[in-house]
Amino acid sequence: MATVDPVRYPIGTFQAPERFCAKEAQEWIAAIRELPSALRAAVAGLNDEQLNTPYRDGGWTVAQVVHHLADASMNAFLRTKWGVTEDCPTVKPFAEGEWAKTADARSLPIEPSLSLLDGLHARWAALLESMTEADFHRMVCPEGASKAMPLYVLTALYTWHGKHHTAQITSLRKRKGW
Ligand code: NI
Repeated sequence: MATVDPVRYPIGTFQAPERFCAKEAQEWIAAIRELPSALRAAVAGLNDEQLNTPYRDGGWTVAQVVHHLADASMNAFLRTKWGVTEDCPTVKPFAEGEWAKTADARSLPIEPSLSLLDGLHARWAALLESMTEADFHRMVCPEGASKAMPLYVLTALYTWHGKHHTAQITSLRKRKGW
């Protein structure tokens, strides 16, 4: 197995589940519901200089990671919503590096993104909570991908994604002694 950079991947890379498991789905939903408060705890007490520190050499700053989570979760929510309301809709990827460079993701304080995540994850968790096993097997078709993705894999992916970026911040704090 190739080694991964533990600073960049503090919880490891995403491993897609091979099949749907209702118990696991409950854990994903709980994690998605809790992400906004986990992220708030991860950034609590950081000053502007700390927020503007890259979490790794050449990486995004802590503030950019927070704004990126808002960008990614918005996309994930829309993909989920499309997936439950249409048959195998094509879903568009987003150029996350470019999204992280626009003014709203570069120069705003983090509070607007934290507030957005509060509301968005409450909506998203409620949507996921309402989904049946059949709903979790509904597919979305990522543009340019060779195969469709079931919503349970998408949900697992974004559960990992929230923890992944939160851990980038908490591991930076640990390394820095903040
Ligand atoms: Ni990301």
